Amino acid sequence: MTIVLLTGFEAFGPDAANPSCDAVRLVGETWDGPEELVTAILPVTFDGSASRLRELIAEHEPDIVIAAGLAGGRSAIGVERVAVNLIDARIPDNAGAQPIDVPCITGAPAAHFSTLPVKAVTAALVARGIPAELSHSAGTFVCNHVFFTALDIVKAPRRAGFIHVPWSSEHAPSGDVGPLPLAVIAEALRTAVRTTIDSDTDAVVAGGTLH
Ligand code: PCA
Repeated sequence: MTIVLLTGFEAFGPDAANPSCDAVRLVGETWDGPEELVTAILPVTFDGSASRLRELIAEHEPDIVIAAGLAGGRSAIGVERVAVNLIDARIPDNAGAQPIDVPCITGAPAAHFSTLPVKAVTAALVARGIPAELSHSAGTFVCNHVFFTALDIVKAPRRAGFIHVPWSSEHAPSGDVGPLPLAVIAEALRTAVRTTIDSDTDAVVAGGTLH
């Protein structure tokens, strides 16, 4: 039985909501298998998120780990390709910690690549009419930290990766440029899970950027 772990994040900074949390809950409530889907909401703290992720992976031994988080201000689902071993926090996390220029994991490589079929997932989203793009930076805050930590733990044949989502239309701050309805964000995460389960290899299509 394939086991998938799908995580979102609690709200952080000045915000009262996080669409990744709402969308992951929705996917969990509506999942009808046949694979086992475990969902969890991670704290937006450097220490707490990584230790909770480690616990979840040890407990459930998932074949696939997909973590999701909010990238406020983006207008498309961002299928993240690269996790860097760097924390440079522009704002404090929910525990008040604001590490600057320290590694996520001391002694680990400078970066890890997502082991999800990132191009196949992006193409599947676009084919469903969902705004989506391959992203080459998950930032240097808690999302990148969880992404890097997941890839440091989850080794082949198991797979792991990260998806950034825009604000939901339901909770977007005024002036936000690109919110998507929560149902569409949930559909994007469901599609990412299904495409990963169904794709042993990635699609060979250009996905790079010039700058
Ligand atoms: N987004 C933040 C942390 C939690 C979240 O949902 C980030 O992109 O790092």
